[in-house]
Amino acid sequence: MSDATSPSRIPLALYAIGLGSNRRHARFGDPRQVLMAALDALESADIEPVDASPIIASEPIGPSRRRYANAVALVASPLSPSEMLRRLQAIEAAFGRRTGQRWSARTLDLDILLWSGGTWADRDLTIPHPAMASRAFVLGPLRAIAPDWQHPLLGRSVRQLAAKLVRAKPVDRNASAH
Ligand code: PH2
Ligand code: MG
Ligand code: MG
Repeated sequence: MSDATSPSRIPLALYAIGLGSNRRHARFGDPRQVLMAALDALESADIEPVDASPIIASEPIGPSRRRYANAVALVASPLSPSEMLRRLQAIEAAFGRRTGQRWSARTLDLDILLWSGGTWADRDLTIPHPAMASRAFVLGPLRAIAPDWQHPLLGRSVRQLAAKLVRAKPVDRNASAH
């Protein structure tokens, strides 16, 4: 039935998306509720949610003093990494995220952590997320839904990276974050 141009022939990629919030949203509520609304907002004609981790509360890494809600979602999509980044930025904007908020309290942060295509690097986007292997608030939720996913540069599974991080505590609070 399908030909080369039918959507069913577009190969789906799997993405692991990190979600973070440490600021209330006037309509959605506290950071945990912001993440629940964001998980809903991710679903669209060409982004299919596959799994979502529990939402955790985490101490802030970096100068912001508010606690975060964090989670990780797995989604399947025909979108390229650049298209996915634009889509995530549009969702962040719809949740009131202003640009130039690096390090500051934010209503919603959506980061591409891993992509089934492996690695990606251009001016706007690096996959895997450069800081993911040093962040417990990423590896904990990610391990809950994708423990066997191999980090394409480190050659270790998410489970191994999470175990390594626990052994390496205390975490380096000066590690770059974005
Ligand atoms: N995000 C940051 C910086 N620090 N700390 C926690 N606990 N959770 C985050 O999502 C987070 C952070 C920059 O994106
Ligand atoms: Mg971000
Ligand atoms: Mg981030």
